[in-house]
Amino acid sequence: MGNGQRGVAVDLTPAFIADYEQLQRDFDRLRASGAAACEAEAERLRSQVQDLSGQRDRLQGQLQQVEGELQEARRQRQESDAQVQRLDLEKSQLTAQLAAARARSFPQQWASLLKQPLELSNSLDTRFVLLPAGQFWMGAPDTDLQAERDERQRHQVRITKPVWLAKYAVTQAEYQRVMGLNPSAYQQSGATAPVDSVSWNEAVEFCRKLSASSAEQAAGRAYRLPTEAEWEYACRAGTETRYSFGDAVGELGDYAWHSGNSDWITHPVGLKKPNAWGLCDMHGNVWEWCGDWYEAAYYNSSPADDPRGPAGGSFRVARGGSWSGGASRCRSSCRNWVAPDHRGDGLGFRLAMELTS
Ligand SMILES: [Ca+2]
Repeated sequence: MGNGQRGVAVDLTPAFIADYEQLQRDFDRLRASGAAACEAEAERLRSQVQDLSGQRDRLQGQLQQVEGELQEARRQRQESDAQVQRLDLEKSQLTAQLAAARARSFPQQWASLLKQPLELSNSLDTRFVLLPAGQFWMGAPDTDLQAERDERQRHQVRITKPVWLAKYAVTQAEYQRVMGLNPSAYQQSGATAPVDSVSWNEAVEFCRKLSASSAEQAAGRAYRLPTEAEWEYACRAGTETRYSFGDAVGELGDYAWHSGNSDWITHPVGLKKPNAWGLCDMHGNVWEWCGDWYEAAYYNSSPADDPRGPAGGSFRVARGGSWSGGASRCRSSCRNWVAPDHRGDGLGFRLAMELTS
């Protein structure tokens, strides 16, 4: 304290007391007016909140109404989509029926022209139908969403010469008679079930042996695997739809043994409906070897007349789907490729026959 500073002391003079009391009054007034302002603000906010919750209720009501309308519109759209699908299918069935009806008379016309019967049997009692010469669209149409890339290059093909094609795939009994053995995995399906587990090489050997038999030589008949083009031409029998009966997969069971109805086994040939040219089991039961090498892009360069496949390759073509495959594999245009020495238990073949005399 030696430097003259004084300690803080409260000077309770009357002036100070007056000032303090004034301050206290001001403070109380401010506090009161503040509370009033707060009250007013709270009131404003309360009414705003009320306003907003009123708005929210209105919007919620509107939203519910719109959602209801949307649901109804969706239901209507689904209904009309389903109707469009139904009509599309119906149209495909009628189109296929019309095409099949038109094509049904072709074999008869060619049989008359060639002075041949409509059906022939050989020394094995294998039945053949006459495939008329003709023109068709090979491959899948753009509307077939299940089509793979290798089927998509749809193009016109001419089969310039009539050929005989077996009504059924080669059976276990027929294979046994020619080759002296039955390689089938499904022998319990019986002698009239298609032979399975036969390689392309063995199928070709079967054709060679049968063609070389004295009975067939004497009758002037020679055998080979159909070309891929002949196979699809025969399968379609005039139709341009996914199956030879239209697009309705629900009807496939009337025509084919496939994974949906086969119980995972082959079935005797000819139990299902034939196509317009009298050919059975083209869809399903066993895949059928064709003569051609397989090439995915072959349709880009395929000749228009009697295509016979690329000059070489690693795989041979098989067609038609089988007991083990789904419905889409049974489509007329579906292509499969298999190594020529492979023996698949879903693989068999069907004979093409040419008259040599
Ligand atoms: Ca088949």
